[in-house]
Amino acid sequence: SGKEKWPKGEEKVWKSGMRSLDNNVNSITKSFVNHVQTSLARQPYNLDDLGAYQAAALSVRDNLLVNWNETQLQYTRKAPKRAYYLSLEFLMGRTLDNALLNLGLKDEYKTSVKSLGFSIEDILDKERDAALGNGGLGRLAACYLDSSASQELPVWGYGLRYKYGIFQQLISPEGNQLEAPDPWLEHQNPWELPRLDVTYGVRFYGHADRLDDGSGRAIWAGGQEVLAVAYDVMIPGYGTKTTNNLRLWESKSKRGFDLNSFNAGNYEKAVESSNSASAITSVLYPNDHTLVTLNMFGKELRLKQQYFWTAASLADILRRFKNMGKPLTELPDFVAIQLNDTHPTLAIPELMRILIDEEDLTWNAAWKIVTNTFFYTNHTVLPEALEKWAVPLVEHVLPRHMQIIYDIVILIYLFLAVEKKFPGDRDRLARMSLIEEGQPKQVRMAHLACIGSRKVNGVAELHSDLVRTTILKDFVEFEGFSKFGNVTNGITPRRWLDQCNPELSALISKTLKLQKGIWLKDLYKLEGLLKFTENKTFRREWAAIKQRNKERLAHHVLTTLGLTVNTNAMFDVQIKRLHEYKRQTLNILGVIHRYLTLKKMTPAERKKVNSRVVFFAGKAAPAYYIAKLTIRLIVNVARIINDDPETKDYLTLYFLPDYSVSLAEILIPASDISQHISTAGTEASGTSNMKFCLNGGLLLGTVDGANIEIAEEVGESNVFFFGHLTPAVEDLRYQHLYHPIPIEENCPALAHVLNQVSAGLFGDGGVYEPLLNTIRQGDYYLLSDDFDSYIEALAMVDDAYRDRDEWIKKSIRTTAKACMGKFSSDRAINEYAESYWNIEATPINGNK
Ligand code: B1H
Repeated sequence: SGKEKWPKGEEKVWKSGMRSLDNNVNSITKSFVNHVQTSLARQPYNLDDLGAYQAAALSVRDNLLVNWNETQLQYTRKAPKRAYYLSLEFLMGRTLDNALLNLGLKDEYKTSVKSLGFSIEDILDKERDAALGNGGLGRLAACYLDSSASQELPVWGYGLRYKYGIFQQLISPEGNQLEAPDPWLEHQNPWELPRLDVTYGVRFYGHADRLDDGSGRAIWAGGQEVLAVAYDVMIPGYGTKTTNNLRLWESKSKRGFDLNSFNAGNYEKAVESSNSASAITSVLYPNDHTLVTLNMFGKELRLKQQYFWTAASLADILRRFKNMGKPLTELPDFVAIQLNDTHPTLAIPELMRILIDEEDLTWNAAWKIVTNTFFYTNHTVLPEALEKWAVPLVEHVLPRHMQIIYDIVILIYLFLAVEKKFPGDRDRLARMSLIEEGQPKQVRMAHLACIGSRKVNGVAELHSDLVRTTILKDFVEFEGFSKFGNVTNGITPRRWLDQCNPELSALISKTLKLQKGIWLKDLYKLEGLLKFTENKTFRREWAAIKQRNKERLAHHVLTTLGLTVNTNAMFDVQIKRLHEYKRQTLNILGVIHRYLTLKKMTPAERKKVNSRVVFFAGKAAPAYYIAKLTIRLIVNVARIINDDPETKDYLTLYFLPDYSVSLAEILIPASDISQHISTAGTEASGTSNMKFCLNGGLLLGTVDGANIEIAEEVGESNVFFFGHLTPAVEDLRYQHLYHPIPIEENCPALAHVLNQVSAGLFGDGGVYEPLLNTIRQGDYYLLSDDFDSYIEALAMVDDAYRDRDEWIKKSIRTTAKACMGKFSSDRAINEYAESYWNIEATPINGNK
């Protein structure tokens, strides 16, 4: 509205000084040069690409800030219901290119920096990834922020400002993964805005004393108090003025250093508390699904991270809400809080604590507010990834929260609802309890998240079914089916098509006769490509772009690893975190099988074989021994077969170190076929599968996660499926355990491969025994059951690839159909907005 009185001075004087957004090449150049002179204090004659990146980033940031300010002002004035996405991970990747795309200033900047003697590509390449996440879960959060802003939805993200992101992966000469720190903040970070005035105190330890006035309140005092400081990251929407906020918290000591120790000359002790405070946000936990490997110290720090972040975020959300002057009972009408997995579940007892102890609400009134405010997304059903916290640890670190959790147990489970609905069903009570019996007792975070939320969802149809029928089955029976839904994941087509594959994007615009501004916001439009499948020129252009993307990848491998890649071969890609359930081991054993087969052939027979280059990339959790052995095997197999003159024209293999968002942006557009081969029922969704399809890459996969829904869209003839289905998995595991068949009988082909590895074909076989034994004994992930059908599927891929023209048609169909809208994160975020959060688009008026 802007009708309010201008607070200070004269409006027109203010306005005359405001940054104009008439972004033309001249004004961009001016702003770039200004930043070189003043912000960077550098000279034109020695400005390098890094300096040019910084100047460009600062000048783009000015644009973002103007929009960001306007967006926040209008949100405050219009006071719509807002959603908050609480995620311990945001895997953002690089920002500059995305900001230019979303602001629509790419061409202008390109021209401007060119006139100053720089190339935009070189400048973009200087940016470090913001890698504050492990994998899919963190990248999903980043895609959802992009889509929220693009859909003009009032959504903020809340996370932690880790000083070190996911570790850098190095590969030793023996093939071992080594970890190095990721000091991503080493150079100044132009994309964040320190808000040193936005701070909250967060308490740990101390003691909680219940008041005996019958109010249920308690006083929590003593212990350690740490300060949370806000850093804001601007999130621009594509083609909108909306620029949302991602608020990341940094921890620091509340009181600086301890004066008593300092005065006594004990400087080390004086800064001890300051060090322990800043330790909380110092590093991202790199464990992915493998929580069990943490030691006691590691567990306590992780718990402190989780509480620090949820407490600061909630305090901030409540302060903003209270500024509206509404009673707390209306909180659910103005605030929806999305819990990205169970990591922020402490927000539930924390909001109870605030409402009861600080705001004087009754237990029932508080519970009603809480259970209408939170929403919980589950991202995995793997038992080892379900978070549990030891009761003594929670009691020690968060004594008041432990009391509240026990109150929930007693009030909800025993006296109120569960016991009433299922009288005397003690087994059910034990299964459903928030507390798991044992030494020590543990808090089950998924149960707490479920019971404290308005709605619960999984991330693909199959996964959501599994949530409802396995880990939360009792809760579905207790609370009703309608609380448990599905929102299939999505990806942003801006980064994962236009940015990473500009040539394909341009071809699509040209072919559809649509500006990309239209179809990048309505991906269903890609269906219009289908009719061009029969157009020869179009197919030729399509194939040429794929080829150039393969050459771009080959160039990257050459410049980073010094290795030459055969770009005439089929590119076969598996890129994801290393984990037994994702079965990279199946892939590498399949490669060995192919190698052994090639070795047995005559030269003439080999000539008929489809040439294949296999790419792997991915990190293993530092303490995940078996996953690290898989990397070692891949690297050593590569070493042997890439050097074998008899076979190397037909089969080569690369492990690309230090997988990242930026590396994915090079790998994905270059893929002919990619592998998504988890044991059925284990991969909740997967999101790279969607990215490959969008770039015309075909899938080889199991009937798992979002592969199923992708195949529903593209048609099964365009996806290569293999392996046992989810319902068979339990029985097969049971068989392996109680009626084991020797692997030589169950799968002779695989047994032969394993024996060759043991025999030392790829160096000291003994090294790999622990890895091979996971298959020989127990075979929990069913490699021996799926190996034969996997090899068959690979052969089908070869056959299909031989008919190159038909393959290109499949590739076009995959882009046109698989990603028609359904797998855009725009679709996904709109589902959350409508069916979960109940929030609406809030367009930001102004000059855009
Ligand atoms: C996913 C995780 C995860 N599921 C624990 N669960 C973590 C669990 O550090 N931790 O403690 C970190 C991450 N990540 C992934 O989420 C699923 O495996 C994918 O299938 C899914 O596509 C992705 C996004 O929903």
